[in-house]
Amino acid sequence: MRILVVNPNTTAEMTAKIELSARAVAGPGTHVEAVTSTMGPASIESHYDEALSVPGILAAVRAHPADGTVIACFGDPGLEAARELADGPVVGIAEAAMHAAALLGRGFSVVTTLDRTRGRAWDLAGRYVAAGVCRGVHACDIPVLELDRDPTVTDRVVAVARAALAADSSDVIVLGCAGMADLPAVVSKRVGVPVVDGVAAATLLVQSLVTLGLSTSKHGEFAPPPPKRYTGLIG
Ligand code: 2AL
Repeated sequence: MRILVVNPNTTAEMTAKIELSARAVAGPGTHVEAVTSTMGPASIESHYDEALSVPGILAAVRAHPADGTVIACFGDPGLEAARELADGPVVGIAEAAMHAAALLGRGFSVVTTLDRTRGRAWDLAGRYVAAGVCRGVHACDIPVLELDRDPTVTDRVVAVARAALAADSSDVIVLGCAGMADLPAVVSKRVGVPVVDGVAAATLLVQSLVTLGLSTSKHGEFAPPPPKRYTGLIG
């Protein structure tokens, strides 16, 4: 099967990291095609960035037909719209990570990038998991594109994760950015609890759904959008 993994930001170095995480878990019969969005922000760290990332995500979904699709940004931008466009199942990395974390303990804490992205993570937790399962969302104050450049990233994520486990009485950590996809093993080893990377979780969730022969219901809300005239770049 072919799984499309869309990096909703336009930074190719980050797509390479995302691709490694997806390929590391994909089964032998699964081809992972990781693509970088061709329009929008270099990183997604605000509601504005998130809104401007959506046309690029939808263009990638349209240009790269696949058996299933992963949206690899922790705000899950454009998830519902992509479900209307794609034939196969579409899973967001926050959605996958939070569902997986809920299977692994009584409550999880999210460790994310900037403080201003915490609200979106809380909103998504309210949508995806029962009340009380997401115990806290904590920022390590590292901008997305610094995750690759700052040599102190692992130590800072470990420190924030330890403090989050204590403050929230949680027992699982969710990494709140696709740019942290290289960190789950090392952070888990140092902190001593399961650490979930949404890129890997979403890839395997999509692979499972495709293997089960399951896809988005086209019965109602997620039917293809009604044909009409669109004006401008998105047309
Ligand atoms: C993200 C992410 O996963 N990709 C990106 O550009 N921004 N998430 C975040 N919390 O900063």
